[in-house]
Amino acid sequence: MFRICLILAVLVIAPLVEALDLCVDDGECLRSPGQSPNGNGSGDTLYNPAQPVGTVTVGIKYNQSFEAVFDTGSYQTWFTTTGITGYAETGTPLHQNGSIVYGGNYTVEGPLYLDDVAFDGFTAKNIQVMAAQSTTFNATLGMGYWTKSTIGVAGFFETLIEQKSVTTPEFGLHLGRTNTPEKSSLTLGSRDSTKHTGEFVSVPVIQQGGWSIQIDGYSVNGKMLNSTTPVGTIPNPPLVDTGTPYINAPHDAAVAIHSAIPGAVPADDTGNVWKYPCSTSAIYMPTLILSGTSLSIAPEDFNMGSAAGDGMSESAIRSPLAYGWVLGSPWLMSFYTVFHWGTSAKEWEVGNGTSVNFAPAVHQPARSHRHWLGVENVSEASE
Ligand SMILES: *[C@@H]1O[C@H](CO)[C@@H](O)[C@H](O)[C@H]1NC(C)=O
Ligand SMILES: *[C@@H]1O[C@H](CO)[C@@H](O)[C@H](O)[C@H]1NC(C)=O
Ligand SMILES: *[C@@H]1O[C@H](CO)[C@@H](O)[C@H](O)[C@H]1NC(C)=O
Ligand SMILES: *[C@@H]1O[C@H](CO)[C@@H](O)[C@H](O)[C@H]1NC(C)=O
Ligand SMILES: *[C@@H]1O[C@H](CO)[C@@H](O)[C@H](O)[C@H]1NC(C)=O
Ligand SMILES: *[C@@H]1O[C@H](CO)[C@@H](O)[C@H](O)[C@H]1NC(C)=O
Ligand SMILES: *[C@@H]1O[C@H](CO)[C@@H](O)[C@H](O)[C@H]1NC(C)=O
Ligand SMILES: CC(=O)N[C@H]1CO[C@H](CO)[C@@H](O)[C@@H]1O
Repeated sequence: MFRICLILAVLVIAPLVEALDLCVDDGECLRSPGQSPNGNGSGDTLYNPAQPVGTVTVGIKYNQSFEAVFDTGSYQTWFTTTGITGYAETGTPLHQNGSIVYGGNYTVEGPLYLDDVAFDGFTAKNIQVMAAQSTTFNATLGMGYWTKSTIGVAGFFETLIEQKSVTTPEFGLHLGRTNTPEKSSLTLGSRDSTKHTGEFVSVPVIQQGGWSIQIDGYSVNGKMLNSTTPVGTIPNPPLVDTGTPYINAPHDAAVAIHSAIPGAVPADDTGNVWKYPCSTSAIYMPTLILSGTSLSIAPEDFNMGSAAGDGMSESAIRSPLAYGWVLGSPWLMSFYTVFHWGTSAKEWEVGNGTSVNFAPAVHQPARSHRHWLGVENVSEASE
């Protein structure tokens, strides 16, 4: 496998990592047990900042557009009120404040409204939105699998399903590679067959929240490694999260994986970030066992770039969060991902076909001249 190490420009953005707990003022609070975000490691400055961002419109009285992050790790949709283009709070006030705490200790809060939210010609009517008072980002569209039956409000996509705006209760995400000119895309109500190859591996969702799935095991070069922290739900269910710019693994899993890659060593003194030789063969790419199928991250996505110019690449697998597995953007670049809401219309219980589906993503060939794009865009998709 031909690999080149390039020295990537360092782009620092405030890490919007996954929503691990959600609170509104009425005491509704979902907190993942055992979750305690604990630092970030020096990898911060090497974050792959790819997050799906698209133009979202809000407002019954008049349309306002925001560049919103599509976050599968949260349900709350919010728009900043900061600046002259800030959300004009045109919806119906709920006379209640909301608050969302992201895993990186980043809190967004403000009054709640009911308002119409649209993306790509789909309008979710009267969903709960938050007028966020001071934020680094402009807006977030919560795409997580939380339902009205659990948290009392229907989010953007559940509302589209309820309104029968989508024919199939699913959305497909293709995440463009950060260091190429490729754009990301999202299709609501369908999957884009031009963006993947091969069959989908369908992985059942095991609880409401973010998109929580079971990982059966993990291996490197054909050798199963899940000897100490086995699999599944320890310490929390693995999440598939567009809001996390790396793959978080339980610490001992991350140690086992990097120990199995020849020459891989810790990248800093936090012990939560690793680097590996640029010359590493593709056979050493970490593999997850999902629904009995082995899925390996693509070498292009495992490689987060080289900062030091020492012939080593930063690994996409890190362990800064005590949460457990979080399959963030490097994984979502390797696999076209369909988030499917199952077939049961009644309260969207887990176990009725709700699933996350992965198929190898098709990417534009990398250019010889790599280009650091920063935050990715979501091109408006058909359907
Ligand atoms: C807002 O956008 C929708 C959809 O494009 C359009 O039908 C409506 O007329 C717009 N409203 C205003 C006030 O511009
Ligand atoms: C919401 O928060 C603001 C600012 O802290 C406060 O002034 C207001 O009273 C709160 N509203 C409600 C309904 O709690
Ligand atoms: C989060 O930030 C607040 C305020 O800066 C700080 O008091 C708190 O200890 C932080 N929590 C974590 C888990 O880092
Ligand atoms: C927020 O929106 C403003 C203009 O509306 C834009 O200049 C700024 O770059 C945006 N910030 C982010 C983080 O997207
Ligand atoms: C890893 O997990 C898989 C699936 O549960 C199991 O078959 C395998 O034996 C485990 N490997 C080790 C080394 O524990
Ligand atoms: C979900 O599926 C289970 C098992 O098939 C079934 O017993 C249950 O009734 C379904 N729930 C709903 C709400 O349809
Ligand atoms: C995203 O794409 C839309 C549509 O092509 C464009 O209008 C918008 O400016 C783009 N935003 C960014 C941040 O590139
Ligand atoms: C939450 C946390 O641990 N943040 C740390 C991220 O890394 C920088 C640089 O080392 C520290 O200053 C922060 O405290």
